[in-house]
Amino acid sequence: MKKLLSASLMCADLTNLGESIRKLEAAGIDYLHIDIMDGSFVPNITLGFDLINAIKEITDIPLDIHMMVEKPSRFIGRMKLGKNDIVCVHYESDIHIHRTLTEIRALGCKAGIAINPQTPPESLEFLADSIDMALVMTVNPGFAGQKIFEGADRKTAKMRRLLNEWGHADIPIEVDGNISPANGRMLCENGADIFVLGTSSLFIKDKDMKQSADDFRSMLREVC
Ligand code: S6P
Ligand code: MG
Repeated sequence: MKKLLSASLMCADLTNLGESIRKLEAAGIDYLHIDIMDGSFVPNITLGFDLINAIKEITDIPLDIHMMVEKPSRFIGRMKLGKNDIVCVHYESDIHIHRTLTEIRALGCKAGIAINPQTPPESLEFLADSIDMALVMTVNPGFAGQKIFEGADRKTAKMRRLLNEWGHADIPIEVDGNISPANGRMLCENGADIFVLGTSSLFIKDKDMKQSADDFRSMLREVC
């Protein structure tokens, strides 16, 4: 499967987002990762729906929306999205998450499901027919700049094995949280496909974003 880069916008220069998006386009980034938080599912609040709709107006890079909110079905109608955009909701965020995934696909975009570090990959068995992406969180969601959890490599490998066993070798696995070049390499070797790049690899003071993206891609080409 093609390996893809998703830039975490909460780590960009938020005082100059339009310019950051131009730079990400020039760097050949595949997705813009947009973290939506509600201060309840996670102890933080970041980007929101008006911003998503505004970003949609200024770029053709597909959006990769990571909803860290309780009962996300309350909000999915608030976004104007296209067929290549992904709305990813947390397994832990609603007891009727299957219904929410169905609602997302009905909007005409792709549906993703995210699992927290402690949630077993087996939980997705009866959801796999309803998703276009599985997001294995490699930190506890809520903040940038954290350290990857012990076992993220084994968990990613298990997710890959299970998706293949369930007949879904085509579903990509995204990894999010402390995706440094070294952790990216380890997770690629264990079956990750989409890499969320934040403060650990892309938004680094005094380093050119295109150079960082190119370095990350050449590392991926070497290992996967
Ligand atoms: C965290 C959020 C992530 C972060 C990303 C930051 O809850 O879902 O998408 O923005 O992990 O990257 P880093 O390299 O600072 O961990
Ligand atoms: Mg995220």
